[in-house]
Amino acid sequence: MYLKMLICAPLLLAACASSPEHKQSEKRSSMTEGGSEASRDSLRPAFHFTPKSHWMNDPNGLVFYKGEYHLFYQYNPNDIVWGPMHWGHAVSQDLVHWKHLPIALYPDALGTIFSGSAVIDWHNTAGFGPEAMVAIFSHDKDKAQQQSLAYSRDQGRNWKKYEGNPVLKTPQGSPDFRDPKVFWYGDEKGHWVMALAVKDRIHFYHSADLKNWIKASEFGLAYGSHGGVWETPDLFELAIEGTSKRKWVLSVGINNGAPAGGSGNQYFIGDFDGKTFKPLYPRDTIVWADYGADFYAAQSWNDLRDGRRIWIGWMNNWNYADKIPSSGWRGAFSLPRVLSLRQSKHKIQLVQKPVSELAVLQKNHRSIRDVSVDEANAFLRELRARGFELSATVKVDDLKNAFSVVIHTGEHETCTVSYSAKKQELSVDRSASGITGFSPDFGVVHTAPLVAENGRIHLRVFFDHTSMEVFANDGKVVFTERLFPKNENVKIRASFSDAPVSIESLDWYDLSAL
Ligand code: DQQ
Repeated sequence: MYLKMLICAPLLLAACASSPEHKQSEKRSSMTEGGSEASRDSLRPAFHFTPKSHWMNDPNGLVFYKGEYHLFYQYNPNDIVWGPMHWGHAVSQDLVHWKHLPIALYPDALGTIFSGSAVIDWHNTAGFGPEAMVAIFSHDKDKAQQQSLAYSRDQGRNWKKYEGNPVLKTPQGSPDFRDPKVFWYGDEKGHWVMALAVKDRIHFYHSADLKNWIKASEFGLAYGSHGGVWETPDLFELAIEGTSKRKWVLSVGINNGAPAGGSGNQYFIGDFDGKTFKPLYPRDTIVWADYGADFYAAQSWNDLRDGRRIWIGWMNNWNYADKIPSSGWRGAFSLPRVLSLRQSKHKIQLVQKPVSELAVLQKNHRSIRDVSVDEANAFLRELRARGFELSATVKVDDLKNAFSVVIHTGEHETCTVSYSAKKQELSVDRSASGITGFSPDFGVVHTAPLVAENGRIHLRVFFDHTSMEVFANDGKVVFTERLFPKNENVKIRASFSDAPVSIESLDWYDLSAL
């Protein structure tokens, strides 16, 4: 696998160009569907977004416009490790099938193009033209950042940088001053809001025209986790399931200090009045959107028309991001997930569910009900696929109950998802899942608190060649993990470990490439 990477990378380097003059030729050659690539590249997840070639990190500029979900991303078109950042670009009509488009934003005299967001300027507040798509991003130069604008009048196909850039300059002494998330707050009389990561705080700005920004407030002093720098904020309002109440969620990438090590996403629930975020819970409350190692820089779409709030994250971790096995490309995004809030006894929690559009990939549905572990294993023995969805509801009404779902990633390779009723913990152990030696931080056990509901644990597992996402108890606890079977073409199967639990329901779908 490494040999393959070494051979492929220089060839791709030579074939690649990062200057705007190359845009036209790139446009013609890159208008293929991402899925067709998957069958030729066994490391590539089949139904997760990946770049056609080279390095990708954070999702950027997520916005929905005229039937298209736009997905921009941090992109280095010159290498398979992080480097001078551009904004790559893809669009989808269903969040499952993606079409690659030419690079949208190239570095310029003000620097390289770091993370940010995009809006549709419905009321032409910036004067770039009716319904202009406006990207608000960080220019990075000499390790300092300032905020700039670019706009497109043709659905994101061609971009112009604003000649008045930067629109928000670095205040003295703030080298970490980046990743603007911008959205419109309120009705027609409302204003633009920017959430910006500044060291280990979030600063909130407001603006009438996207060009002039006024600082309104700060959040973060002594709240949540401060194990590292705060990055890539997001801020949105969500309904509490089954009620007419709504609360705001402030999501923050943090690098380092996540529960699985390295980078991860924490979030805060509270109220936001357009200028100030007021958290609902005490300062020492720390909650994580994902307990796996590979969910970072999560961003949600602006301007969705159907009332959903959907986000995706970068399926990687800065602890080992540039070392994961690769064959000429590196970086993948999580499944798009619908977000909501759920009220349980003592707290309100963020809940994530894969978008229902993914059902289009399901084939070969098999199910059984009310079985023992032996019966479940007999059922699972025949089922193998490189991509699958497995759902299980397991009874754990006794504190002695514990069980594991073992994902066999090779003849002698496994990734194990375990629940202990006594510890009230769900864990994922990928230490024996295949290639793990590229980083000492990769092959460790990840753990999350999880309380059984009505004496049951429900798991929904999405496996896609080299990635696994576990949604527990209807999306209350999530693990996102990359893993790399030694035999790249192995068909994966699952089994239950020999535990005396009964399994109320078990469902399997093959998830096929597109
Ligand atoms: N990645 C970007 C930054 C951001 C970081 C640079 C998070 O804008 O803070 O590629 O992964």
